Amino acid sequence: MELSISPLAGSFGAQVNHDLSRTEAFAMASALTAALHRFRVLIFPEQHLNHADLLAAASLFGTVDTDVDRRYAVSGFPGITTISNIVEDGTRIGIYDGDQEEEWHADNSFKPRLTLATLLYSVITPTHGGETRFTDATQAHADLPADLRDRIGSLRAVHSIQQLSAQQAAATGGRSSSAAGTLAGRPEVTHPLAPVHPVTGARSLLLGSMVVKSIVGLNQHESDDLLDRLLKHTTSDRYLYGHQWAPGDVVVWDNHAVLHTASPCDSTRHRRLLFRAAVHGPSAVIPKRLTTGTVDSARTTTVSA
Ligand SMILES: O=C(O)CCC(=O)C(=O)O
Ligand SMILES: [Fe+2]
Repeated sequence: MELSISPLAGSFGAQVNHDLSRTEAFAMASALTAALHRFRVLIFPEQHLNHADLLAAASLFGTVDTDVDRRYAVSGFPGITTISNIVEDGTRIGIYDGDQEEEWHADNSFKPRLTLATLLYSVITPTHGGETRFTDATQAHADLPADLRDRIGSLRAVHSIQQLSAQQAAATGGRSSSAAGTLAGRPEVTHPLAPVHPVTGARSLLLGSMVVKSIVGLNQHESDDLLDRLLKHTTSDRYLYGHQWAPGDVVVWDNHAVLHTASPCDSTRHRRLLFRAAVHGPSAVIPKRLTTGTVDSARTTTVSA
């Protein structure tokens, strides 16, 4: 079985015509992961997934991360969270950071171990706004002037969920999902500013418009200047892809290679509901070439990351 992949027009992203709920999808796990590493963002239209299917689809790309904000975790399906602007009985049903939300980030950069890949599955889609925007942080790094690439090659940045919470609250008039979330209260961590991808070896720019506090070893002024310059470069139009959701879309992104953000959506007019699953480690075993290999060779193929 071949994957049918149509690259998007820019430097990254591809549409894949593949039913993620079919059991044959498992035979394609290594091809799907290879496609993810090559294209960085994969779009699978017209999926019909229940929660178990979404977890199974996530596990094609690695080990599902169950350390999620418990307030919005889907009960009975560890690792799935709800993202939504919908209010039921006076309570938000999902993660929501205000109608004007824009926060460029890589998932879980406030933890020591970054998410490997995230999947979003769209169920209720606004007809206006509420895109998820991606930027090709890998190409953006490659396009930096050589002296700047050299300068940042060994720098590390401090990522802080406290700072993220404070900045989200300031941007949204008090609201921040992360502030009261069960992931809050973690100590800050450092990551390379231009990390090397664990599989492809390509560097990218690990930035965050709210979560990154400073660059280690620079004074705050130099640090702010450099972070602003890099973020402005990385989020310039030529690296952007905005995904306008249709119900049934699954979008998967390589969290070591791109940055993303939600975008404004008027919750008084448009309902938005997505389910999310993410993987934080390689699968212990990923079947490879099941069509040609023996069961044993298929079982012993591991993917390092
Ligand atoms: O709501 C969105 O468009 C993006 C949410 C997000 O950042 C995530 O699921 O990691
Ligand atoms: Fe995210």
